[in-house]
Amino acid sequence: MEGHRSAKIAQAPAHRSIHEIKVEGTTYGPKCLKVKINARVSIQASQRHPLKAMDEVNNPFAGAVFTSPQERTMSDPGVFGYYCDAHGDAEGDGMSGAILVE
Ligand SMILES: [Cu+2]
Repeated sequence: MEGHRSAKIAQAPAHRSIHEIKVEGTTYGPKCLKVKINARVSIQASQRHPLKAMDEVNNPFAGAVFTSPQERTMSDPGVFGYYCDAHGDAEGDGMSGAILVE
């Protein structure tokens, strides 16, 4: 029964599927994404659409301005915003979006 016990304690296996946020013109699609904790999320980014995270604590996309697609595990609950450094801003105007993790 050892296997059963450890299976109960273990985190649910990471889903292979990745939630993709794509650039569509000068918007993100979807603009608002809701995922479960530990979901994998990728956000499209490029030289034309550099990705920057809003400064919430634990925002997994924080740390730099990214010019290539970024994939992260959403390991903390909360709302995590991001925007395009060329077409949006940290206030959420223009090209921006949010990920709700619960
Ligand atoms: Cu952009």
